Amino acid sequence: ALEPYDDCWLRYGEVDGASLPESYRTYCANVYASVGAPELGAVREELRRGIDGLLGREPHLWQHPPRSAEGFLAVGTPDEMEVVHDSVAVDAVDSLADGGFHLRTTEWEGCDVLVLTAPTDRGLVYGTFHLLRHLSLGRSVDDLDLFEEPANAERLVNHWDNPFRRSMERGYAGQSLFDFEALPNLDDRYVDYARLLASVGINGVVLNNVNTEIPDRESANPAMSELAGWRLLESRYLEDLTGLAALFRRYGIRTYLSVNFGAPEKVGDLETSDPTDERVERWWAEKADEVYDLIPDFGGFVVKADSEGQPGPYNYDADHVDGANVLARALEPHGGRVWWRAFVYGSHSDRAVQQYETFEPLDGEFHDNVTVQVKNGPIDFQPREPISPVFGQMPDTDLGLELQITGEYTGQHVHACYHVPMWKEVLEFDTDPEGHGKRVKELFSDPGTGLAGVGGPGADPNWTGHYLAQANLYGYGRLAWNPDLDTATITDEWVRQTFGHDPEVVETVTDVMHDSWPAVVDYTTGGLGLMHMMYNGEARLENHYDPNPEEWPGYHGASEDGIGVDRNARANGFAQQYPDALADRYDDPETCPEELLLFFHHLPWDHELDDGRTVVQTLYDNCFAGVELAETLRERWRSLDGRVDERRFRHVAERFDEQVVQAERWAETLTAFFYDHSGVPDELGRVPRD
Ligand code: GCW
Repeated sequence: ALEPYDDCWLRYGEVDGASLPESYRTYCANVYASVGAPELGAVREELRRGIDGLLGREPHLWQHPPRSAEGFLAVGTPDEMEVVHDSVAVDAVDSLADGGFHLRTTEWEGCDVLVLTAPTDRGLVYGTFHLLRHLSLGRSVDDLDLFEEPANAERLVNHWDNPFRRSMERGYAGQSLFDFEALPNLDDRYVDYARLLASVGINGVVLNNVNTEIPDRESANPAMSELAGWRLLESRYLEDLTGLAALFRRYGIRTYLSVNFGAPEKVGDLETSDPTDERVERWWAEKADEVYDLIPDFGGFVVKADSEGQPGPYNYDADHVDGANVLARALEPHGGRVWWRAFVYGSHSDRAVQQYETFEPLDGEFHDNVTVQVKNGPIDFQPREPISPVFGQMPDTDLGLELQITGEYTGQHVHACYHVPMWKEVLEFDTDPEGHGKRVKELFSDPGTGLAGVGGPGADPNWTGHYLAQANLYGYGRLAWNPDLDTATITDEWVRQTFGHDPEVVETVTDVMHDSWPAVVDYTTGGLGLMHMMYNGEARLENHYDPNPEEWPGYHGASEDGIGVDRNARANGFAQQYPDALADRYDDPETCPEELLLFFHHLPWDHELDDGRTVVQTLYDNCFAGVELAETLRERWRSLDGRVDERRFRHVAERFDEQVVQAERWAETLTAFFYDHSGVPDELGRVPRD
């Protein structure tokens, strides 16, 4: 039998009996919810489960207003339900963005009524989860009058699941959640996955890896192509996806696929995939028709083209605009979108410069239903990177911000690393301080723009490998919905729903979460903007976990005279890709933020920083500080023995034991490496001399 899997933050543990507000019972013991739309089935099930968990008793579900009750919860759109229509400002509700909802306590015909309403059924789903979160957090429902709507229209999770291998690229939680071979049969767990996503406001799920072909391996062994993700576009597999898509639809989530740019040749029988060829144009249009016949609310295609061995328009002397637009024209009649990834590199010795150089000149040329999906930094999900200069500089293009939920370079879910503080830095960043002044989070208000989180939940009973990594999925969804939320709020919500309200537990787990990213940054980078000192493995897909600073000298630029990479006016001009105010700030080592200093500058080992310490001494100090912080995290967690259930306590305690060992290894490797190149001993004698 399968091990039971975790409920994550949807535990609906009874709110501490004594403090359970009486009004919860008044309003929630009776539920009058409309029926009909598939989403309403999901709403009723969730209310039954959630209210049962919270109040210790299932609510009565009514098909008409329960006038004899003291109070009730009414759930429906204003058009469908008289009580809702009578109790709210209908115009205000109707003007909410798709997904938005309104919660209000009022009186109706002598009854206390809590109204949950929305302009769309999908909004009722989000509203349901919001209400249950509100109750789980013990917040008052008296005088509730709240309007919520998503700040970003698109809020996707991108799976990097390899359908026919059941594996996950950069997934650290076991096999893929999805058993594609077993489709159209659906595992019950898919429903619980959809619930988790909907509960934090996700509205799209990309089922498969952007690496839809298996570079090298497919060409060496054609049998491998049987296992390649591009096959999902074959009719036999598409048909199998309809049930899964319908399951997600109940939760307001649209299904997307990653597709291969060479599909006209691979899936079809054309001899070219040239985007300017009419037959190719027709092939994509027919494929799109087929997909929408099966999945009418299909979200669209995600494409990794001309990147890391995946084919693209360059194979046909065409460019990214030609490539994205041919797909966009095919999807347009159906309301679908192309998410075209900007993760391209290879034509420069320093990959940082390529993205902006490639995409910025194409601003304004993409079709209306193309979203250019850009990773937060110019390199690749490093523990810390500057913001990609693309953000804020392509005003006439719909952009998507790609964040990595999974911890590819941040300890791969052996180490605890909470990404929310990092994402907040990204979202709050002012992309043009002396110009338009827009922060990253303000760039996604148009339809078709939004966030794409590279997922990683898998079939492990706890979904994410490291139990605490659940918070990254939670936080990603919450920020995609509302990027103004601050880290402390998100953490507090997550901790209380996951571990309950014991103040000591809340405080300790919160501290652990908040210090986890700084610890990882310090021991894996030295904290001055270095990055990618990870081992890369034999095969492309291996590692990014162990320290190996010797492997790619280009990333850190260590030499006898100093360390860091000149990405500035003296060298490749990367800093100059930013608007002037930022370019000036980054270009001068005196004004460049210390945490990015060596990203932009190659500096002598004995270059002095603001506090008088040298670069090399600071690197030593930060590496060891990271280890100490990891030890502190472990101690804090250990203090929860007996306060958190044994299973979760042990699991996290063991991960911290391993994290401390690995942190020490990182610090030893990096500091020895800095010493080897600099010949400068550590003032505190912690780094062995030859
Ligand atoms: O950094 C690389 C990852 C690859 C990934 C690629 C990408 C899906 O190491 O595993 O491939 O980024 O984002 O396309």
